[in-house]
Amino acid sequence: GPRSREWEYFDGRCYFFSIQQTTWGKAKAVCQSWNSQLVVIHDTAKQNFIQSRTRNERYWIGLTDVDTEGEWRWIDGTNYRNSFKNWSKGEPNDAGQREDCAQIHGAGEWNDVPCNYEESFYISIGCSLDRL
Ligand code: 2F8
Ligand code: CA
Repeated sequence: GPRSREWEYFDGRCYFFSIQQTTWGKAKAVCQSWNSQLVVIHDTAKQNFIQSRTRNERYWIGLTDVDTEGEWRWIDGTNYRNSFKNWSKGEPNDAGQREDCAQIHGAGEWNDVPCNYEESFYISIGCSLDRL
């Protein structure tokens, strides 16, 4: 089977850092099939936990502006506009007018990339469960 890490608990939720490479949409679907979701990051504590586990890989997070360009939305419907953000300098930039899904770099900063992006970097799934 696929190589994987264990589920990890942090502040009321569980997290699984998949090393499967896939698109944002497929990652979202896998999370849903596990009754979970792509990670949503609303504060420094969560950000620090997530980035302490990303190593040098790149992970999708549950943030997209695919419905309306420039209107970023967390997949759980929680507030984006007035909440915590950790974009890299100059991001999100919608490079090539085709970057609608957010990922977190190994160093922890966020960047928008094409939702169907797949290459030799690990683009992985971070899921969180509502309950153990
Ligand atoms: O310079 C920032 C820029 O770097 C890359 O594009 C050259 C990223 N693209 C991918 O990772 C696919 C952009 O998203 C990023 O803004
Ligand atoms: Ca970008």
